[in-house]
Amino acid sequence: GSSGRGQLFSKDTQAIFFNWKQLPVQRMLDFDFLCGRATPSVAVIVQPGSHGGFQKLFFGREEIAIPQVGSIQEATAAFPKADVFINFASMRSAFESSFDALKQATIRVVAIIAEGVPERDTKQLIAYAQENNKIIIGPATVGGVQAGAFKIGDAAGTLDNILACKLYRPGSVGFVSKSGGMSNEMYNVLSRAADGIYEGIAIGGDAFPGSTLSDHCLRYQHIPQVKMIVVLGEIGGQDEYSLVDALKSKRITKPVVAWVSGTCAKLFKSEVQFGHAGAKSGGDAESAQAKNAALAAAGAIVPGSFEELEGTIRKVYGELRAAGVITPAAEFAPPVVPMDLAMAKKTGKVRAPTHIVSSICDDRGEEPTYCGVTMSELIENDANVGDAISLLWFKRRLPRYATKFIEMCVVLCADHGPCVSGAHNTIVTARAGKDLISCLVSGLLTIGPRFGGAIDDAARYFKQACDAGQEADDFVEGMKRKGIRVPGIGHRIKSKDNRDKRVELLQRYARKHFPSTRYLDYGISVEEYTLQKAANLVLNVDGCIGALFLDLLNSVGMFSPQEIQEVVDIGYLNGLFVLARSIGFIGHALDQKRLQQPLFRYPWDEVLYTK
Ligand code: Q5B
Repeated sequence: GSSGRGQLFSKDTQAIFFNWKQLPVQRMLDFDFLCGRATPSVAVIVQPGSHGGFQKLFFGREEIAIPQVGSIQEATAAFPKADVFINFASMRSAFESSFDALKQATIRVVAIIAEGVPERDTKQLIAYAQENNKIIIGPATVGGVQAGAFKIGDAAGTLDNILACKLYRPGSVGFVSKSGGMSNEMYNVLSRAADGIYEGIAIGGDAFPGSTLSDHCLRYQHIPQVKMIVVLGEIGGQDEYSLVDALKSKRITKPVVAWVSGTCAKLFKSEVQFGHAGAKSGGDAESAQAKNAALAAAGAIVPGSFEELEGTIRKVYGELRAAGVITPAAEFAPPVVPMDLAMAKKTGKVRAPTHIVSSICDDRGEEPTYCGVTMSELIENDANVGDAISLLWFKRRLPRYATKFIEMCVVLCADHGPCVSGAHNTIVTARAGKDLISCLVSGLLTIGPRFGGAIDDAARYFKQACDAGQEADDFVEGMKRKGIRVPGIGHRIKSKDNRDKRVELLQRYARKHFPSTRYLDYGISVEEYTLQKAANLVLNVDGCIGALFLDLLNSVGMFSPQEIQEVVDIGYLNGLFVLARSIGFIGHALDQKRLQQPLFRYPWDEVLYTK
């Protein structure tokens, strides 16, 4: 709340910020920190349609969460002390939201930032505000600032400007202008030529501003800390004449330095429209010259030109100091607002360690790359899944015969019916009504040393034994002594007389295209030995892929022995089964849903109940 007649804001004023915009809110909070405010000046953010939550912002060095609500009513109910409404709505919705805010008993001041609000709408808002003793700043404005206390949105510009103009502590000047841009300029002038502003308001450039130059000057008359008033008017409109009347009738007695810009309009033959909607020369009385003359006649101090304005202010300020009316407060160094990390990095002020390292895919450029190869290049060259795997897993462009082999593995391992462990789990999960991803992962979680996940171990053991020149019988017996089943050997349904077609197809391809099948041959020699023990101890699909991948890595001439060992040690190859079988599991999950299968439950007679 404010204190004292005329005072709009104080160091405790809190606002409701309508229509979330990160930058202006952060600028308000940075200003708060500079001023040494105890509480952030934004109490709550209204984001129409949102359902609560908060926005993360910095209050000095600390990160804080400012609550967010979906409607103005929720905001005023939860934050009755927040009596300023800062409206960042677009011109289309500014009227509705501003009217809504004005109707709230707790709201005292409404600042409307949007440009282009229809004059008819603004007039309606003004009428309501006047009837209900409320104040509108804007539309088409940056708002205003009370030095050392409270700032609306982007008013006063950047942090550097705020520091340069010493807006973190109150001065003695009450300033009002139409233009926000000129306000920033004038805050600089006032910090040089005087002790800075106490308060500065940009009323906005519309022909019908919510509050006028004279409204604010009259307020300044009642604020004891304001010792002099500076007004920057502009061509067009009659507002300056209200100020003339106030001066003449002695309702304003404080020294007023005023300048109405647009004197150059006389140089043009026809009517001139300046940047602001209201800034156009109407009749003679609306000319800058006429208004400057009227203000001077009423007792305002009017310089001869805009260039003389700074000198005039300096003179008036000097006189007030000399007369003891103004005693400037002691200067102090405000706290340093920490620079945002992104900006500090950009300007080379800090360096920060990265959180993760990644070397396979870069999505920052115009198009993503897989290991340096652009998407366009992949598509132009008819890249297949094998190419994507070779780039993203092996970080190489493997030759065509190799990527074709990878694709064969994916196609051949995509599914092996509903009875295998993973498909069964997927089916049971689907029948329990779970979502696709749950069905998929419940199947994937069964892949391991017994089911589908024996490829890496098969490659490890075959490589070790083959590289060491160990005979197959010696190897198998050695594994038996260690109590380890040979990975890649054995199958539940495949056997010597019921060969696995997949194994045959992969072998046939490799023998035709691979320069060497040394490891496959070793796997077959192991199979020859294990088949002597039991008919189902065949080289299975995992063992076949494990052995053939070793052959592929050795054949392509793109991997050093250390790199091949790394592939085997890290365990790349079970990934092939996981990837492939995901296709099947997804198929099973969809199949169950399509068939509308009910919850699965085992019949009792399929379970042996035992003690
Ligand atoms: N024995 C696969 O066993 C299976 C032996 C062995 C030495 C072995 C078993 C095994 C290694 C892991 C492996 C991948 C569990 C299989 C796959 C994908 C699939 C699946 C599908 C698809 C089968 C009977 C006797 C016992 C055992 C001995 C068995 N395996 N000895 N080395 N490897 N293999 N997994 O039939 O003296 O009686 O005690 O662990 O490579 O998962 O289609 O179904 O695409 O989905 O349950 O193809 O071989 O045999 O456990 O009754 O053992 O043989 O020690 O000897 P079984 P068990 P003993 S491909």
